[in-house]
Amino acid sequence: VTQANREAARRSLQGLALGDAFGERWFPLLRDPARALDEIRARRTPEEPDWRWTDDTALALAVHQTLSRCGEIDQDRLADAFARTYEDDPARGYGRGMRLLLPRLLAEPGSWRTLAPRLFDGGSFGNGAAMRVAPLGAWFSADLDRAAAQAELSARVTHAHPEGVAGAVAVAVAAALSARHALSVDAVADRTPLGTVHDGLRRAAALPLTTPPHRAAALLGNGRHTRADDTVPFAVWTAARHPHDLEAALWSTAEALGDTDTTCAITGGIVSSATGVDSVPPAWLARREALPEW
Ligand code: 8NA
Ligand code: MG
Ligand code: MG
Ligand code: MG
Repeated sequence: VTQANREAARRSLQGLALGDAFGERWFPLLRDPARALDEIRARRTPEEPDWRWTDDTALALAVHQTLSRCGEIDQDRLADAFARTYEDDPARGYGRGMRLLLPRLLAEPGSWRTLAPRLFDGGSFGNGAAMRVAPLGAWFSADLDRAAAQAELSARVTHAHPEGVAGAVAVAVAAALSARHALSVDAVADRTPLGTVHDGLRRAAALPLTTPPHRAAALLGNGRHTRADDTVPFAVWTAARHPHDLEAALWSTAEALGDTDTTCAITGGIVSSATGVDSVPPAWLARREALPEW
């Protein structure tokens, strides 16, 4: 892994955190979806200060920290990093499965091997393994096979269901391709294991990039169910729609409403692998919560 790969991973983490915080700002407005949509279509930046990032960024920081320390995914170290991150601030909006699992990993990091497959019925297929993984894809962007394999290792610590894993593989490959300025939805689908995430990516690849985002989301999902397969195909599609324009990518992603912090974290992490975050409006950078030392 070269210095350029490490820098791509840092850009990705910044874009993921910005997307998470930007997307989270729409949640209070989603109670009145018509109004939220008006605001987003008018490209009116939410005025409130303190765009706080959430669990998406907290766990992405833990993935990045593990890569920085170990050079690759050591699953027990990652489990420990997740558990400590959760303990530091459990009120970041974690999913139900993570609230059950992460506190139990603190005493025994290796226990993810037996506990994660028992979450729900056959492991979690939530979008949580996908939402935190774009910086890992950028980190391994020199080798797409390695990016996919490392994403799978990182996912299995919490998301044992095959679709939870597939979502993470897809996002990591997308971020790796983006860092190489070669993002295409078909190329992501080609490297994603067969199943519902894969099928969604194939449907996404067939959609013209001129399709309005809300129409795309009606076909692909907008993350409303916080599943990998109703989140990842749409978020990869909007990234591919605006591969060199982070601001436009985030507006398009928010336009679908749904799980906006997570769809925007995924799209932001993918696109910023190539672009960085400097091109977005200065007010966005001023309002978002800064990342801790990393
Ligand atoms: P998770 O493992 O709890 O999965 C998310 C949800 O998916 C679960 O709570 C279940 O409802 C459902 N689910 C997952 N696997 C199964 C299964 N095998 N059978 C039935 N249902 C299942 O946590 P996660 O880390 O994957 O979740 C990430 C999401 O939670 C992100 O959106 C993140 O921002 C956060 N979050 C989202 C919302 C929201 O309303 N959009 C609210 C709070 C937290
Ligand atoms: Mg969140
Ligand atoms: Mg622009
Ligand atoms: Mg979310």
